[in-house]
This record gives sequence, structure tokens and C-alpha cells, in this order.
Amino acid sequence: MASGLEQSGTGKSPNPSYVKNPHLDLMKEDFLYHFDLGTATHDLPAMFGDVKFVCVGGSSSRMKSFIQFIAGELKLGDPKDEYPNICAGTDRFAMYKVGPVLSVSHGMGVPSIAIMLHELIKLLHHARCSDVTLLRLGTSGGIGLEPGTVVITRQAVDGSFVPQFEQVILGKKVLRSTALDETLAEELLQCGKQLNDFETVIGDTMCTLDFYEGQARLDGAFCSYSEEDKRRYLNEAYRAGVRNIEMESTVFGAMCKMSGLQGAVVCVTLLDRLQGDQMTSSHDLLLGYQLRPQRLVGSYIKKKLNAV
Ligand code: R2B
Ligand code: URA
Repeated sequence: MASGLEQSGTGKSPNPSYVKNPHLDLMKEDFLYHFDLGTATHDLPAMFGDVKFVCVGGSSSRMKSFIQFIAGELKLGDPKDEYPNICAGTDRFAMYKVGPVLSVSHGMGVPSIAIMLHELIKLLHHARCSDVTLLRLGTSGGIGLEPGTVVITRQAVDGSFVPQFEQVILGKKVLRSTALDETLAEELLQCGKQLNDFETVIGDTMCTLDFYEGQARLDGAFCSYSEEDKRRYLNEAYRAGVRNIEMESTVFGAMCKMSGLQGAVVCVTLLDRLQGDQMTSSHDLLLGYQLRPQRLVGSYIKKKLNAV
């Protein structure tokens, strides 16, 4: 039986702790296994205490190119410089830092990003960071949008268009709310409009556990529905407010809410799912699309840092 939606993490107190786990206080040390970083082996406050923006994305090379880009934008370094991978001791996730910006890869799908976010939130806690904004920069399939459109998520919804994240804990289904920060989404939308270089919209994002059947594709190894079934489902999603589909936003929203971190999901659409399933655009066009969330978030961070 699913319990009701959990209420947690208001993020309203002046210096909230991002972690909510009494057991952590009883541990002499904490090793963040998938980052290969630990409280006993690293001076986390010295390494990360100044972090204000954490940008996360699926691919390690994209998160490396983001740190190079943002270093140039903020005039904190040469984009052509090499930025060391702070998590070089593991190949699970990659992490880069320049000034107050941390860039971390999360792999594909809910389980992968959830592991990364647990360790990231603990890292921010151990480093005594405050007022951190967490931004996911990603790719997605659009519904009824010109490919290349950037979607800022209003709320992440599951495959039934419900804004909830379901997880089995101790054998019971637990439902968590996935709503994201409305003010942050509006501010990001304004940045997109000011860049005036590509379409930017706010809409609901559907998060699935699979790229193929979970996203109503006809081109997976297995498919038990017709093209008409697919069309009906995607049209229904559109009518429910869904504008794009990806694979991490529900747990991202839930963990932002539980930690009290201000969070946003900014994804470019690589194709219009009403037109097809395969990614047939040229490699260069797709690479150019993937820079759009970086440019939008880059302009947001620049604006915030120049404003203080
Ligand atoms: C978007 O793209 C990936 C699948 O290709 C997945 O991580 C996502 O959310
Ligand atoms: N990522 C997804 O999850 N789906 C798409 O269609 C494209 C990128």
C-alpha cells in the first residue's frame, strides 16, 4: 500500500541543514564511496565550502565542458585550461569546480542520479555550504515542440502524469512530492528570453524508468502497443501539461524538496516525439542543442553573481 505524500524539507529557515538523518551524527567519519571523497581523508569545508551553484548532468564529458565554459563566462579561468576531475579515484561520477560552481555528472536514470544526490547533499552538509542552488542540465524528447527548444520544468511527473516519486523503502511504497521552485523557473525563463537565441518554455516534464517502452517508443527491442496507442498516450501527456520526457527529474525534484535545496531542471529537446523516435539529426546539430541549457544556466549564474 502506498502511503500519502511525505511532507518534508521546507527550505525556509535561514540556515537549513540539507541532510535529515539522525544516524549521520553518530558516525565518526563518512566516506562518500561513489565520489571517492571522505570526511576522514579530505578537508571538505576547504575544498567545497564556497560552493553556491551545483550543476549536474548525465554525461561526464558534458559536465567537463560546462566547467570550461563557465570558467570563461565568470572570468575565473581560461576555457582551454584543463580542470581536474575531483572524483578521479572512481569512474562512477565526474566532478569539476571553478570558484562557486561545482559541475557533477550523474549517469542515466533515477537510481544513478539518486545515489549521486545522496552523496552530493551529504558533501554540501559536511562542507558546511549554505544557500546552494542545484540545477540539472539535460537532454530530453519534446512533445509538440520544435527540436532544440529548452524546457524548464514546472513539476516533474511520473508516467501517469502525477507529480510524485515512488520509492520502495523497507518493503513499502513511499510517495514523495516532485514540485520544483517556481521563482527559480521563472528567473531561468527570463534568462532564456534575454538570450533570445532559442525557444525557452516552462512545462511539466515526464520522468520515466526507461528510454524505449517507458517513453512509448516503437523502436525498442520489444514493443507491445501500436503506433496509434503511442500517439494517443503522447497526446494525452501533452494535454496533461507535459512538454518533454527524460529520466531523472522526479527523484531530482523529490530530493531537492527533502533537502530544502532550491532546484531546477533545464533540458533541451533533441526531437519531437510526435514526429518520431530515432535521433536522426546530425551529430553537430545535437551537440549544438546540448550547449543551450549550459548557455542559459551560465547566463543565470553570471547574473546572480554580478548582482551580489
Ligand atoms: C536524457 O537522456 C538520457 C537518455 O538518453 C537520460 O539520462 C535522460 O534523462
Ligand atoms: N532523453 C530521453 O530520455 N528521451 C529522449 O527522447 C531524448 C533524450
